[in-house]
Amino acid sequence: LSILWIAIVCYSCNEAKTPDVAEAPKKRPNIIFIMADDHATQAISAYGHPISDLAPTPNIDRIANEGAIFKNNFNTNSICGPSRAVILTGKHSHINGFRMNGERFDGSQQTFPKLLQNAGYSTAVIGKWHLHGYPEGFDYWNILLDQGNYYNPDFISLKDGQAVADTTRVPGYATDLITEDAINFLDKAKDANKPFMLMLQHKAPHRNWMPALRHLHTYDAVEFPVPDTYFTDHEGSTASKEQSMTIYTDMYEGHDLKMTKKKGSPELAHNPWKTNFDRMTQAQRAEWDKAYQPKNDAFHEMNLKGKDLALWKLQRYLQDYMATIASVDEGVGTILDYLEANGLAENTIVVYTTDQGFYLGEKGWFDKRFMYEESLAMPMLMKYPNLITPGTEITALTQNLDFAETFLDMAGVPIPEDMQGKSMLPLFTKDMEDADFRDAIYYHYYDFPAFHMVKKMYGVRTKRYKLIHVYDDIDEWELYDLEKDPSEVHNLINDDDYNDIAEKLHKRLDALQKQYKVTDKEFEKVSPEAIKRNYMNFE
Ligand code: SGN
Ligand code: CA
Repeated sequence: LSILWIAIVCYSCNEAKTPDVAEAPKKRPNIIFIMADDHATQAISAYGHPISDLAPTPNIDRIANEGAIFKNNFNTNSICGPSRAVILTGKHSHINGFRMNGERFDGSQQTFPKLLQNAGYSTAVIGKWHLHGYPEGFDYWNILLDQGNYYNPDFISLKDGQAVADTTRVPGYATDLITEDAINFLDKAKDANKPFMLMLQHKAPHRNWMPALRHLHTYDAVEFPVPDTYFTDHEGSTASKEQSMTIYTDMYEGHDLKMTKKKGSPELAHNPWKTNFDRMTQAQRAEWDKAYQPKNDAFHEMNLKGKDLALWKLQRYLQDYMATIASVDEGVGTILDYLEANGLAENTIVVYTTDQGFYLGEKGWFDKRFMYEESLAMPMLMKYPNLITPGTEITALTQNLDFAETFLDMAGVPIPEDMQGKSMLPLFTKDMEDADFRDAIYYHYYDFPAFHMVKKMYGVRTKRYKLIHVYDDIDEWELYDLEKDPSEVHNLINDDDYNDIAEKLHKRLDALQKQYKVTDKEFEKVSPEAIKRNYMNFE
């Protein structure tokens, strides 16, 4: 092999006539794509939000400090499976066929991991998959069963070419197990004679926000800021009024908030899906109860009602949510340290993102699905010392639709013409105006009726404005001026001062639908049987 290598180097020296080290063929980069589940930008300190000021993420921030932070990165359909399908294919949901959770991803279609694998990359996916079929295009995979559990989760993996569901639970905490398996993969991949692409996909911080035992007290003493809109009346938006993702009315007191029935007892309040807690070992459960029971007893003592109770619930939610992120952040640190210690940091692209944004009490909510900012925005941090200047800030409108194209481009693999996004590479290499990259993004959410009852909607967002059409069992338009109203509480659709803007946005929306090949079929009403099937699906 080394003789061959010398021959290739000498051949290129001859070609270039004057040998120049700087012009030697560049090694193709490795790619580590770290994706959390439901990690809001408000909860990453690199984004500088008051919540994350109190619960910083120093390791995730390292990626931004040593590389780039994307300030206007969005998804196309704010829900788990669909976002993952868009990332794999570089195509909108109506083209890749996976519109809502509960559908099945057609794994035979073109994806960026397959293209990288064909180009000689070693490919792997570890952690949450949630596309209901087995991964295709990966040399190694080890995925959580369905949504996965925080404690002692079940994994499915490929052994001797066969998918094997582990019948025994893997003991440990999901975030740590996923990080450990990623390190095992890197240990093997680093010595192989080919570049690698690893998708490291955490379950955390997905509902029901169960922290690791070492983080059961991490944020006990922290009082998180209450959003101005925590008690809003949702004036101007029927869809906002009719959702069921409000912290103080829709969270389950046992399952989500870990509240107990009464003082002095560890017995959980409303907890419809018992398995999350039942699968802990006795020792884990004892440590858990030892931490939560005094906090719950103190809560019962206070006898809170009404708004005070709603405010208490927000604190418990955020303390748990941020505590699950603490383990994710530690895992990111482990990966970055490993790359440095093994001489891989220079030539490895590291990405940190999540499948969609999330509500941390804004408008009173948890979950996502809406086209409003908290749910539409996706954190995106990327480091690649060979190319990206530390401290780069990207303000262009980018989307998860662009990830596949970007990775292919960075790996020097041609981007197929039928992919619908754009490589983000020119944003690093050229002095490009944001508007020359993209002036508007397209969004479409379909999963209704389903969990949280967020209605179907599609729309367009430019740097400053957003136009949304809520449809199916309703026909309502919403228009927001993000500069004047960043919280999106003033629907301007009937404001005459905005007529011209609304008209322009309508035109832009029509053009985007044409560009992305959206047909009338997308807006058809779903049959009652299909609705029932979807609604019964526990995702
Ligand atoms: C579960 C959650 C929902 C969540 C969906 C989809 N309930 O059903 O709150 O909206 O997943 O989330 S849970 O209490 O059972 O976890 S997604 O991220 O997978 O799309
Ligand atoms: Ca998700």
